Amino acid sequence: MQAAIAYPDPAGVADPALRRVAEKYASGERLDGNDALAMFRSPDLLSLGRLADHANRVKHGDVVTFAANQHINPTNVCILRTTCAFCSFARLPKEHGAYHYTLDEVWAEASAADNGLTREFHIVGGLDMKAGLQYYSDIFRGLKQRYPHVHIKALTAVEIAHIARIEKMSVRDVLMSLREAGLDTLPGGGAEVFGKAVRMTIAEKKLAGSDWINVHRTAHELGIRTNCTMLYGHIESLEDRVEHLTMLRDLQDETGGFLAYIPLAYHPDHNELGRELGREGTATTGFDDLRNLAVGRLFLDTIPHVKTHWIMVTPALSQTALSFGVNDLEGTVVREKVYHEAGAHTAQSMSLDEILRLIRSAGKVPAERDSLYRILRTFEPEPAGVQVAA
Ligand code: V47
Repeated sequence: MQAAIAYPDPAGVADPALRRVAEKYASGERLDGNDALAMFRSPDLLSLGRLADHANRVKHGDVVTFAANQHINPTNVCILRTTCAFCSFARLPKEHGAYHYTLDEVWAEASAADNGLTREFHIVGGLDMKAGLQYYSDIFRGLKQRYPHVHIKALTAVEIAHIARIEKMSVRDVLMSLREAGLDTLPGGGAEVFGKAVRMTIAEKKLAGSDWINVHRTAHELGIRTNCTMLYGHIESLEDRVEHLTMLRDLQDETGGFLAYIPLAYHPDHNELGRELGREGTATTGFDDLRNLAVGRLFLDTIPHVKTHWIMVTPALSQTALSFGVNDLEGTVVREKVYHEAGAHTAQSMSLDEILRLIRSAGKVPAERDSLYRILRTFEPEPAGVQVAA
């Protein structure tokens, strides 16, 4: 496939710093941290997009995947409520709006999967002292009993470390025990920005960046695949972003265990950080959203998939991102809470028809995948020249 796709001509890149990156890319040399910085600094978004699109096409051709998934958040109670300044979802145990699902409430929420279409439960919550090993083991076992074919992607590294702490167990033992109960993969949340200074400001008490990496390393050693993320668009510098991405890339080089990278756009509503920065109502810009996805594709060259989260950046921007290095669209979701608490105005779910419409009208070939990115079914692309009506 690679031979058929011509490299973008570096001579056509107006920004000299980005032109050097393009030359390096075209020579097949691996991009380094300085190149990542040049990409983040460049105003030449279209040239960056062409490079990222090339890197994406070499790996995935015209195919864009999505998963029929459902997000379930069993609890929003979180001991980090007062110290994670960017989060709008968490509540203290007695605070207004706090909830902790009983098992029956989990089954009720999961019953959307009775439609037979759902293939993945994406389950994350807060650091709730009442949500330990037993609670999540019961949830996973019960879900697997009811929906044996549904993959369970659950618990961020931060939640895994929390369970290990409250149960006085090692991270490895927690992961093994949860896998026994039905856990299949880990989502990429909780990473935020690894740099110490930023983390001290936005998530003072959260698991340190190096510990987040260690939880994922342990999962990979056990054969549990995981995703990775970066929360951008708050107080981090471009150097912080590059440091973060370098730590992700180093682990991937070591283990190969990451499936996908998902940059997460910071939403400033209803959280302390947004108020402090005076940023309420001002989400990240489309320019920076596309740039983060494109840099992810080019710099994280050994992570196979780059996913756009339409809930955070809007379906329209996610569709545009399909020409900026992205090969995967966050799926049907069903009922999203974390970003809607933080001011996201997007819908809480997306129908299969809408996903197909977005992918097709971007000139791509839609394909439903499972959680390990194996293609389940491929859909017809849009016939050439035909525009889909709104
Ligand atoms: O870790 C919290 C982020 C993450 C806000 O692995 C916020 O497939 C923006 O990781 N503004 C959880 N972001 C979600 C997550 C995720 C999402 C989709 C797919 C996958 C996957 C993982 O949400 C948290 C944090 O980084 N978050 N608050 C906020 N105000």
